[in-house]
Amino acid sequence: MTASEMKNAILHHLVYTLGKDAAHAKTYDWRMALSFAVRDQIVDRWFEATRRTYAEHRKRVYYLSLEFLIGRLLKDAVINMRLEEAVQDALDALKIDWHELLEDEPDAALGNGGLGRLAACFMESQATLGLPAMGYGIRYEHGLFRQSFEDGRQVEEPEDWLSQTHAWEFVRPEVAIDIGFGGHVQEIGSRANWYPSEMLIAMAHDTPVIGWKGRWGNTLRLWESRPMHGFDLARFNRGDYAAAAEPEALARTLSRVLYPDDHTEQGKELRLKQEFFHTAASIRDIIRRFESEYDDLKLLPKKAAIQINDTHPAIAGPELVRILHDERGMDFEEAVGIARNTISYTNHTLLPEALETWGEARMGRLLPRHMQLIDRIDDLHRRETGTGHVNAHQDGKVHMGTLGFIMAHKVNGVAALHTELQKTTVFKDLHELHPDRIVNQTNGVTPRRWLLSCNPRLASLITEGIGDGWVDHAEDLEKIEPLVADPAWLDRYAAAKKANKVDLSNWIAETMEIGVDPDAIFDIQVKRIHEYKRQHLNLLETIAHWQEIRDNPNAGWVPRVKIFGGKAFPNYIYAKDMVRLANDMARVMNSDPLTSRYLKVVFPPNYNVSLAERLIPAADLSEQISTAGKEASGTGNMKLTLNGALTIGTLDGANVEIRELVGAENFFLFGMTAEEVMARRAEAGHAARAIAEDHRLARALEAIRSGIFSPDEPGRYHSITENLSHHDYFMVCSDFTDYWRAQREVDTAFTDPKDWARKAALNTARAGWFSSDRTIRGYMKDIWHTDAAPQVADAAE
Ligand code: 9GP
Repeated sequence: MTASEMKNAILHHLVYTLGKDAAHAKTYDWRMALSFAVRDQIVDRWFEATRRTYAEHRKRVYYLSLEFLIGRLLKDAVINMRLEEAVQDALDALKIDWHELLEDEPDAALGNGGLGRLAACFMESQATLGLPAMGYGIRYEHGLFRQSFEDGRQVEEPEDWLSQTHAWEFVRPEVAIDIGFGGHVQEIGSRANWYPSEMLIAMAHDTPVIGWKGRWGNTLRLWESRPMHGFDLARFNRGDYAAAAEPEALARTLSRVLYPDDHTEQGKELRLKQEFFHTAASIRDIIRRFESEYDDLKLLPKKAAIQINDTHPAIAGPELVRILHDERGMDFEEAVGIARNTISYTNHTLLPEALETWGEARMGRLLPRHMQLIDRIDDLHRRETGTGHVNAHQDGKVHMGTLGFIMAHKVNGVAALHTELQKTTVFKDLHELHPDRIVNQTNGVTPRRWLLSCNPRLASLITEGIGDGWVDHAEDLEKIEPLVADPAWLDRYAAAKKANKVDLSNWIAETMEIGVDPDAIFDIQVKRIHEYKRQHLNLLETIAHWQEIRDNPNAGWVPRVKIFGGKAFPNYIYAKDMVRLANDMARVMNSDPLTSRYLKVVFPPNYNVSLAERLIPAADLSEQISTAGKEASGTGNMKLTLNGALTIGTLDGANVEIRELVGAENFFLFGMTAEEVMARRAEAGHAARAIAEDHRLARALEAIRSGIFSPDEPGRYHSITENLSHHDYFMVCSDFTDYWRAQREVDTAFTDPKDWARKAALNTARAGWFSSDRTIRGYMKDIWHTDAAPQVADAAE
């Protein structure tokens, strides 16, 4: 598409889609007009991919996820369609600022963190590889809350990405699926009719997901909940306005808010309803599509692969069995076999409290038929395995992890260590019964968004050196290794990083009024705030470092900027205290005349995909410091490595594989292994001993206790200091000394800028394996047993 065609398309949409005269158009109008013009380019390719899938009777992959953290889509679409030049020139001709339009787009935060962002990366990779696939999720009206700080405290406000029209979606009122809850079951022999007492409708909204060079397009289908019976006019006419609107409001509640994945009682019922709503609508839609093409349901596993992302859609097993057995009359055992061969399950956490369970009373009330089927599935599983001790329905609860496992032909972990630990911890018994079921698929990230788009300086340096083949064969990044030996090239690599750091420094100055030195180490920890991720370990080390600088301000310290980003779940008080402590520390340290040249603390609010895209390219150091055995994989660690940040980290999650690939000499390792953590935890008084043995740690804890960071409320962080001193389940104290040592190694390494740049460039060169294209190929081979389709021709550049 030429620039002038693009310009005309933008103007056409401005006038005829948005009804705006160019003379009065605002940023929003221009952004929407541009988005529609780009979307038009995508649609033909998207249709073509769908046509081919039908014509060639391709197997489809269905990715069921309660979260899709897609972020902004405009730049992604422009880049993948190779339209940058046309757009840039068209906007220049119209005198419109491209960056202003990009910044205007809301960041769709339909997820809590890594799990949701992984789902978004997978969608993009599936499209890039030409794999016929569909993502199913919920169209939350309010995604993850917007975070701001008041006196350092986290304040949550509703996120409202849908307050403006969402440019990328197509509403499908004709795809409306009935969803029931509650009611009673009438058994007829082994089958049953379920008569729900409450009904609502799931309505589809489709967003095309276009792969690299526009060669393939898939669909992200998000469900919105709608009332079955609209507005109650009779009640309204009687003047009972609130009651007239009530059924509608209740029905819409299901897709109103993304549920933060913590584990409180409140909202449990709503959460279970959301899970069933999402799963039932998706399964019904999958069966409908299958039956439009084939008439033998026995073919289902050959033509459809259903991946359930964590336990949230684990009710998919019983729901599919219900449809096959109760509604289509298939024999129960056969129905279970077909469902199992169609479904596979990804487990994303070993934290036992995060493996969902539902009380049998609640489950029985909301999903009476499913409860019966779960018991029959358990019964069949007992007969198949000749054992009685592993049941999904046990101790008055339905264990969704167990249900997911029993109803899947493959269960995968998300990094090598995580997969091995699954076999010995959460799924030990099930693994013994089904030794071939657990497989590993180490996570990945899309290099289109996480290098090409977010870091144009580095991306063009790489492309200039080795061509652009790395964009869809990220392993090709290793071709830059010979360039790393060339000092002139390495200078350019370092210059790209420096320029990114200058940009970030300017942004920090403008938005947060904090001056930071772009020559300092940009030390970044961005992720959900959680004890197991140990932001407090980083904070304690920061305090100890600050104290040493104060002791001896002229000792030639290596300047650091500690950057934090992340949200604490609203009910997780301890995590919120960590956020506040970081902000309190920032206030004190950033204004300390003795130290502020050498140490700054920066915590930009509202960490989201867009902020990640801004921070990651500017990082020198990637903090991956979780307690070993607790982080399933991590994906931020991969993005940072790809962008040339060196990791300081434990042997946890995918850190293990990152270290193997980039080389131990290019990674700052510290801390106990997962085994050592378990052994140490069994020792009484481990925290007190660690504190007694490390005067820096003792002094840092004392500083918090003394109220130096919270003079108006000295006891503010009592719960943190007490917990760390006496309990310390996550081994912050026991790992502190080694973390301190590793941080000082970082300082030393940074004083040799050439060698640092070499290490950073080698991180980039060796990170190609962490492309989500590789991960998706792994799922295709080991789990989905499917091929890519021959693709549509490349979008011309
Ligand atoms: O905590 C894991 C994180 O380590 C992983 O990278 C991500 C994607 O696999 O999933 C996270 N898990 C959850 O958010 C909840 O299970």
